[in-house]
Amino acid sequence: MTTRRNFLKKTGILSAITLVGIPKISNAISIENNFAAVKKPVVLSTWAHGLAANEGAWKILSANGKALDAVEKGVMVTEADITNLSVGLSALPDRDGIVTLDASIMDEQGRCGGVACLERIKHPIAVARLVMDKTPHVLLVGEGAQKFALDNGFKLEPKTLSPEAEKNYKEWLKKSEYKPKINIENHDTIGMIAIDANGDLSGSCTTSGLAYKMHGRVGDSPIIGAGMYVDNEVGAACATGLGETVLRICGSFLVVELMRQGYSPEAACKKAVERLVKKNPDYKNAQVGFLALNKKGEHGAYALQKGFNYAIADNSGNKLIDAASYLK
Ligand code: SD4
Repeated sequence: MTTRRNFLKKTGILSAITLVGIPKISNAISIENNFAAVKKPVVLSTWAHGLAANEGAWKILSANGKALDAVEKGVMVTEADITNLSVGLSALPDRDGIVTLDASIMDEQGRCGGVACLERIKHPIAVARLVMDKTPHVLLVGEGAQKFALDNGFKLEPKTLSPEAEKNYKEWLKKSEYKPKINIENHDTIGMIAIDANGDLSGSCTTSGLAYKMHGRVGDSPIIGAGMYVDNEVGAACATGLGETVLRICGSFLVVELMRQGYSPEAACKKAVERLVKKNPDYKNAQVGFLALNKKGEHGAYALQKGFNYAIADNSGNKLIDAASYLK
């Protein structure tokens, strides 16, 4: 067998290296070239509300800021949008008429934080960030998460539903039927992933979860590896749609691991959707979309059903792209 050392010996390269030492200059050039090939900064986020969120993130990324700050501030735009029925406190409530929020964040060092079933706090993503920055934990839920937020200066917002959410909830109460609709008002989580000028990746995800869910239900969004995942050596991914189906396959982690195996971001998302189809016999009644970004700044997405779109912002602008889907 020709070992690398034998090969170098045979070709005389080894003695040349021994004589002149490791060729540092050409090595440095190739690293520099790889670095230059990375497309950055880039920020991606789910659905059309991602356009405004990307604007928020871009302010930070275009000023050489960190991806972590960009993905936090970016999705805060959506959380504060009082017309949004699926993110933040203006969103549709659970079956008991209570808005409960889920969020998660992860940075390039693999640090992460999340909150689940959080009530009456305007910016769950900022609380998730504080869980990451200030506690030895990854996930705080319910009353404990709210107490942590209040202890850290967050304000308790009123219990009342937004006028639009209240109208929808009253209508829903007439039948009280628990049937998540595909792609419409109860499937619009914002997930955001970004690579900064330094080449570092981060991700965030924030949602009110499924409309009219059971009180206490937690979806994929605050669960690291399900709703969002980042590995700075490989890439980042996030998910939107019926969280139960994503939880069953650790969806975002799976997408990142598939990119590690060499799949492009879109191919990785497609494979993950195919896995989800296999593991969820009732898949035709759900919608799921995955969004991915690799270390080179390449991106891709794939959904279960038609209708999933995402926003991408880079040096050339901010635009909406329709994702391909498993069901045509
Ligand atoms: C959940 N994945 O709680 C969230 C809902 C969602 O787009 O993504 N909507 O299951």
